[in-house]
Amino acid sequence: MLESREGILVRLAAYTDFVNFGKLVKVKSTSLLRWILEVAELTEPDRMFVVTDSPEDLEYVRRRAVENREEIPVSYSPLHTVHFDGPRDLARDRENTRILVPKGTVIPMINTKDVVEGVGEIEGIMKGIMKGREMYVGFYCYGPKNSPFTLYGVQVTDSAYVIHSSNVLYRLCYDVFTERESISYMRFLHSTGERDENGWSRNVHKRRIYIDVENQIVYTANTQYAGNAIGMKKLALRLCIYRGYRENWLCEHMFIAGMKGPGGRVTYFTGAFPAGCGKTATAMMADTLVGDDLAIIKNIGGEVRAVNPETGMFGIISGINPIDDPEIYEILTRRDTEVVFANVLLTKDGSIWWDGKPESPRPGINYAGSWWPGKKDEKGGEIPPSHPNARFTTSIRYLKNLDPGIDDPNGVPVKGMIFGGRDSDTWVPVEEAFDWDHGIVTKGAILESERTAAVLGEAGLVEFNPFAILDFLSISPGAFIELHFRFGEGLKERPRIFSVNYFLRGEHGEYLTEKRDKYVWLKWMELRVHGDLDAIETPTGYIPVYEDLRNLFEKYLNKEFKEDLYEKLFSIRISKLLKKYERAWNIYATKAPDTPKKFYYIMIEQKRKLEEAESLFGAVVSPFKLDRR
Ligand code: SPV
Ligand code: MN
Repeated sequence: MLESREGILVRLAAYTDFVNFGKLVKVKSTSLLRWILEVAELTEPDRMFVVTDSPEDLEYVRRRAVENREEIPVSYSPLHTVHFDGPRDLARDRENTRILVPKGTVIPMINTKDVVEGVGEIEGIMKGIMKGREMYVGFYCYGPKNSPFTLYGVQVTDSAYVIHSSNVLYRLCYDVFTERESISYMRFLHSTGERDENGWSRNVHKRRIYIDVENQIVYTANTQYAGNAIGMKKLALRLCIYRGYRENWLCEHMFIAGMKGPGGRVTYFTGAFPAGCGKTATAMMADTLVGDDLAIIKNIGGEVRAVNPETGMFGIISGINPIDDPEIYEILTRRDTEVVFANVLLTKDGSIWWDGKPESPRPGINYAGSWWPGKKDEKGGEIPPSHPNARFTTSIRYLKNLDPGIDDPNGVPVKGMIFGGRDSDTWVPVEEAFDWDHGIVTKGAILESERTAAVLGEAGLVEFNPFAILDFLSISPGAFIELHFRFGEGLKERPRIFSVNYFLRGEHGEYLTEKRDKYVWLKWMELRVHGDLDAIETPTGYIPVYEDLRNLFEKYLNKEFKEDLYEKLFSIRISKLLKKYERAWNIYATKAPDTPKKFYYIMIEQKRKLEEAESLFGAVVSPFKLDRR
């Protein structure tokens, strides 16, 4: 028989002082209190701190992060701190991140583990793991308050850094848990594990991230890197995708942003890009920003609407400089903003340095300990002062272009979806798909991207990354495609789908476009959505007419857009496109048996169009030759 609420509270009292016990008593869900007790009895913390929405509690967490040496204060601002993960814990751990499934279940292309074995193993790792530590319990909303989109989450951790980051990145929702008895919520249990003399997780060889989608619970041990440890970030994304699949809505690795058009209208787009391919940069450059990393997208009365489950950014800091990124640079260098830096250089005088700062780096400490110019690792490689995956955590509410709809419980209407990867020689800078299904297949499902220097391994290697979400899928890519077809069927008006490519290179390896050119592609998409501009039909979709781009470049960037550059950028590389689609076909055909037939029909038709064009025009065709207007 299940223990009564009173019995549970009596046992929880062993871990709490009077004040924190009082906070737990107000939590209405007995099943949640039972889980917190189970976790405490497993991990054996010394004491428990319950984080409510009060300023004192938030301040306490900030203070504890510093006292625990998880964050180091800087000299110039009381609200900026630095966190270090250690040299072996700087990124998401693909190998040890597993979706827990019933024995014998296979999810194509997804790393899984038998649920009984996985839970047994992780409970073994977590037995007594919080001895001598304080346990923190935080309550969050994954979306705006009082919204049909919003999911709820409870984070239990022994890391004040994880709770501090969550407090910046998500809406605090302790109040909801004190009001509602019946509430469906995700559970995240994290422990840094034993720490070494630097404060880093010592047992990274026992780093585990196990995701039980059926029970909506995630276990993380022996890591501090936020992408592994912060439940509400990419761990919730896997749970969200799983629920969305069952309930016919989308949980995406996408920004949400608005572009202004004639008559003061604002048109919203979502955009999926792999890490390091311009997602945050696009969202920041747009006229208004709703979110930079995640989107929950639903069909509300036939209309597509989206909310950002987050209220903060966990962004890559490398390359952020005062010229290209003036706004975020200012937020990161002001004294009155709250910022947690991770894996940057903390100089001896208490300043922060990352590559992008105008001055040279001075000695200090970084992700690998003391740092000085020229410092080498054991293998003789030079240690960079700031790691390529160094990050900043801050609130999006500091942004000047924050959209007024950020907290709208009904989200913003989505009129276009954008897919982009790092592609040096195939995709044109911007192209609209023929329709929803064609876009889902030929822009989203086949997305691939060249590896960046931020990822270990051969730079430039082309990686398959459907919808820019492969790392975060808890269902097979084939099922994810089927979900998008299904979602499209119920809509009155389907969003237009676009591809973009910011990384086309010329014969000498030089980039053919500039960072700010993105703005023109966005403006073109905005006008297309409303049927305000004509376009040229290619075998793979619709591309801009030269004169329209020339006008947009002049109007918005005060730049002359030459005809020969247009021709270079928008030539259709037919043979390369055929190879691109063939690569994706082979992956789905050999690895994802549950891929819907419709995917193959659309791919066959795409191939036919390209082959026909190849026989007419050869390997590459100029946009001027295709212009039949
Ligand atoms: C990404 O890699 O897509 C991120 C950072 O946004 S992480 O939280 O590590 O996933
Ligand atoms: Mn991301």
